[in-house]
Amino acid sequence: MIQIKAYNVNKTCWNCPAAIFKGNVDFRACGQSMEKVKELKDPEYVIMIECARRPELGHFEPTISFEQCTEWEYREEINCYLLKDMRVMILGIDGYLGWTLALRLGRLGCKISGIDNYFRRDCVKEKGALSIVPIASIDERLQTAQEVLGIDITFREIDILDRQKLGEFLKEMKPEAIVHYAECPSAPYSMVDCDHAIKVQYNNVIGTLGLLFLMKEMVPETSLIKLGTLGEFGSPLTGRPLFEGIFPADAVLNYGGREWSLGGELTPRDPVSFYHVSKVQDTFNVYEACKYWWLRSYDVMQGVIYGVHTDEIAADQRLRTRLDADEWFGTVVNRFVIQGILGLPLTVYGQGEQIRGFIALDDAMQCMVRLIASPPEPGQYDVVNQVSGLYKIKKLADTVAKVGNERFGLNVRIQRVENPRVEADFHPFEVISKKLPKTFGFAPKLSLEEEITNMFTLLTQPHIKKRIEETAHVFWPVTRWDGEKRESEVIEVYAPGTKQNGGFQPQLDTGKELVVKETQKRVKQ
Ligand code: USQ
Repeated sequence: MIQIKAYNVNKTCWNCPAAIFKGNVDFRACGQSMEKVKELKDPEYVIMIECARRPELGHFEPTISFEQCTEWEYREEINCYLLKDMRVMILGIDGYLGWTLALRLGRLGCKISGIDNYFRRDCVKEKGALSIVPIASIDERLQTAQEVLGIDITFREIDILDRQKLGEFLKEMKPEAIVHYAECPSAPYSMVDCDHAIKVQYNNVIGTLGLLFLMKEMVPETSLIKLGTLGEFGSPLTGRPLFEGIFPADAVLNYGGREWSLGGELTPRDPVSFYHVSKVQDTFNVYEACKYWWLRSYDVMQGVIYGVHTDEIAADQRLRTRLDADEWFGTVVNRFVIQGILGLPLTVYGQGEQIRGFIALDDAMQCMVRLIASPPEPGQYDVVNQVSGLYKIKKLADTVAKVGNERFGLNVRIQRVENPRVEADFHPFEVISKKLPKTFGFAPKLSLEEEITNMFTLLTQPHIKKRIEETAHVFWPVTRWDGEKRESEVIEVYAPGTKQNGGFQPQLDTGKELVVKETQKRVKQ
């Protein structure tokens, strides 16, 4: 069998959060890259570091690779090096993704700490909804993680806006990576009214800004894995691809007979709700902090997540992560499966020709682990598009209905309802997502059908079905982007597989072959 080299084998102390920079150059303030400093070839300007984990080594140049370093261990299950007992802090650890990631990283031997103020539990409750999958209290979760998986998690109930408490916790834990999930993730919730829009933007934007200042003061070497969203880019009607946040080196702007390079500039953003606007503002704040203070960050432009399964959360029912189906916090695939179980026709908004990027829960966790294991360089702000497939909404509905009908004996139907959102019905959609597969070794493990099957299997259990019935009153869309206070009306109800698949076709460019579906022509990238 050919052993594929670990993708982070050549990273060095330069990327390691344990490297504390010493020596004559305070390059965090001077704005020079290591390459430039090296070019000076003046012994006075040699970059020296001290290892926080091995101070006995004294001062040395940051050239030891992860392969050579005794603190980085090869981990076969993810085929990469991982810092021994790496200290990872998860902000928003009680949420859908935060809890799932805590268990995944804990199982890999990371030392996990986390904060949460139950923002998500409270918002869902405010809307009269509940998590369809029953979830334990945080105390029970922590105790069960210890008992069943042997994972110790240090938890504090802290609001991300409380800088005093968060600062103290950072000082105590000294995280080597911070995963920032402590944001309100809902577009419809941000569109309810002025109070909700302000609540979402305040929590997300001010929370992140405060965090950046704290990181600068207390843990400048720590990498920040920040959750953005693919929705920051919108769906350009010109068909311009959704690049990974920054234009590639050979991108050119041609205007009025003149040409300029766009390489290295942030790509345009066209957010699709006040929630998505908060993510765009985060992007700029994180980008600036990396520029001014040499913080380091990966901004993860994640597609819509779906699913219920990872090995860790399935290990015990008290370890399950939440799953929402209500109009505000349920995402589309999760909602469709739950609607199907209830016997409600799946609510496709508008034409259903909208195309979005998607990724299963387990695959998203794999991406996050890989990003944490391969930290950015000092001052590096980088963006990855985190998706494993692009689908039209009506195709998703067909797939959910097919799995439900063929494998679970249901009679799932589909309904088109007036779109409560302002979004393009028909649009081209080409997403570039090369970095995760090529640079970080990500390979999706789950097909859409497989994870939908996992969902039906779990959610058709009688005690969960009962919860679905109890929550049904909050499934119908009532939050309209145009501000009108009325429910969306049904346009038509149809059987799965009876609608033609025309219009624009999604294109996902992972750096391999781009399949242009209409013609089945293969274009070499
Ligand atoms: N949609 C339906 N029927 C429904 C629910 C949604 O047709 O019952 C459609 C929407 O109109 C939209 C698409 O499905 O075109 C996705 O909607 P969604 O509610 O699943 O996801 P969205 O509002 O876009 O937000 C979710 C997460 C958010 C994340 C984002 C990634 O809540 O945190 O940032 O997905 S992305 O969509 O790529 O921006």
